[in-house]
Amino acid sequence: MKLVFILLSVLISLSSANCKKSRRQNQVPVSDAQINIKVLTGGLSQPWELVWGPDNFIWLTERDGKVSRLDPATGKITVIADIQDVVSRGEGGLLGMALHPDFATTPEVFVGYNYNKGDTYTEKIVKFRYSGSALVDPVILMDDIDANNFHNGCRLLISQDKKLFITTGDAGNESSSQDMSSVNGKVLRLNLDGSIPADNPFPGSAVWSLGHRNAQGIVFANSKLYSSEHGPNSNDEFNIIQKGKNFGWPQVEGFCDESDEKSFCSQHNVVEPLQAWTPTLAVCGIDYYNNDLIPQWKNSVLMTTLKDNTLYQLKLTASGDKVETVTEVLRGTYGRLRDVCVAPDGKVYVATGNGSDDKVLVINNQ
Ligand SMILES: [Ca+2]
Ligand SMILES: [Ca+2]
Ligand SMILES: [Ca+2]
Repeated sequence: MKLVFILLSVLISLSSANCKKSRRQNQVPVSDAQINIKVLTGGLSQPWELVWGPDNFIWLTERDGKVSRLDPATGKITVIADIQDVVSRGEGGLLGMALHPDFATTPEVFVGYNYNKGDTYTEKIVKFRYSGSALVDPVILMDDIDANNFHNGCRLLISQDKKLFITTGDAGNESSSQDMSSVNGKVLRLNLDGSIPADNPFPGSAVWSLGHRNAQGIVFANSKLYSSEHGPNSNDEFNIIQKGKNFGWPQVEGFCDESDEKSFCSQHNVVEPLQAWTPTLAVCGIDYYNNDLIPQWKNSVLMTTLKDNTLYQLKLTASGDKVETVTEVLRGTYGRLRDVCVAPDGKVYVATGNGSDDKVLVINNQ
């Protein structure tokens, strides 16, 4: 198949960035890295998760229920599943995905999605086996997570020690985030068979951390678990997730800086974000960059945003416990940006989330 690449070579320099900054929030500088952005493929419908696979293909979900493998060399897409009980409503549908770390011997694919359980819109976490051409043998690992038209969280990530991390949203019920009997508004941690790890912070509970609103970005790096989280009209957050800790929502937005927040924060030992954004950007998928291909981006988290239509570079300090600088990589041209995936060769793939003719972009160093 002949590919049509729409080329947009973007040579971004600091000098060009200095004009027309009035729209930009907080005068964020633009990356001086020499990069080139191309459309790898289009015609998608709300791609939600991009994962670099052990087969050197990009694995992706679309919200309407499709799971596909995307050839990064050609842009060719092969659908391997169209999950029949997925119900895409509002911002719900087929969302997060993670692959087993030992995929060659254990070809398991973990997904989270929304469906109708009777009359109740619900989220579940399901494990499939990849047959070599299709996803088969679904096993439900977790069910009865509240779902809604919005705030469904649902990034999935598997750690090197083979634990499955899942972000859940408050599903429009703010009080769930502080309610330890609810799995909503949390970061959850499961064994890969769906059982609850013995070393979870709250015995018998899948909860790893609480007080989240709607986290839609998660990545391990520097021995830390970084996460982006949507705020309400203010205070999008970038956090380091810590075992057993409270991240404040709904009593605390962003930093512990209002008087009523301060008392809640001290009572509940609330962890503040590394960075917060007001007005909100609608922060979404993140991945970690540490490759020589684009050396300026080493030790950075790349973060997509929906409302702000921008890919950000969050340069971390050497210890990784602070954000040193925030820099724009890509603004405006492609609309809402849903997820980002760094390949082992240092190229960066970005999925748009506009609703029609959505694209996967590839960013290279030339
Ligand atoms: Ca991803
Ligand atoms: Ca928070
Ligand atoms: Ca605050």
